[in-house]
Amino acid sequence: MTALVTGASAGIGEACARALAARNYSLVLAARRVDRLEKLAEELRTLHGVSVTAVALDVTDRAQAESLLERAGNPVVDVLVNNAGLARGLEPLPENNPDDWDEMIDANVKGVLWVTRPVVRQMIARQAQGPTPTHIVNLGSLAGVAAYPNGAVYCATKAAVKALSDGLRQDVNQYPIRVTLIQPGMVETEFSQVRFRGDEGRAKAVYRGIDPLTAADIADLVVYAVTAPLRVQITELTVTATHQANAFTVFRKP
Ligand code: 8X3
Repeated sequence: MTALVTGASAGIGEACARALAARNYSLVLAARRVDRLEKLAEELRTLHGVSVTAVALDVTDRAQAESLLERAGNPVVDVLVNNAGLARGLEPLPENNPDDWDEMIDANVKGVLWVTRPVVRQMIARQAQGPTPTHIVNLGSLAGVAAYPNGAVYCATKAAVKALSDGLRQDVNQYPIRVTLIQPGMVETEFSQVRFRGDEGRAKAVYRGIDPLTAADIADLVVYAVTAPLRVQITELTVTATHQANAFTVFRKP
């Protein structure tokens, strides 16, 4: 079995790569930071003896996404994990920098589409040989469940990921192609550092006084979904830290 993971150089993507390699999946790892990918690939080959291909990919670059399979040596992809994505800024919408809107919409919405298209078309083409189970896992967010103040555009992109997942699930329903949406709340990764453009203090404050989810917690859910019996389709999983009730209610230890 081969899994393709986007945004695999850090955070949830890297954790998915580690968890899937540990379960003997061959991997195609894609991200912009190819030097980090190469290091991870080498580590996973040595640890688990699996085949790992590292490919440069900026999901906002349509041509790069369209040529991804070819550049990875035309792998047959059984599992796609659409993880790449980001948030930029946390301020009222009228004060947003529209460049941040472009970046988030391009990566979180169009990026998922660019990457999914060739992979799902390959998955469908394989069905001509008889029913062939495959799986697409999209990383949404609690932000896609309900929009929170100062995050309108990020929340909108993740609501879009939910709609794309729900629509695609229906469009491939005649095939054994499962589509799973995972919607995490607060996970301590580079997420907030990216959102606040390297402001460590602001990033740390997001997780102050709670025991946030880890990237490995989310990777466990991905593994659970993709290894479930083939009759089982996890359509949607929303997961939060125990002290995060929803996007608005978080108990922080003083
Ligand atoms: C990240 C979760 O709630 O911080 O997608 O937006 S949240």
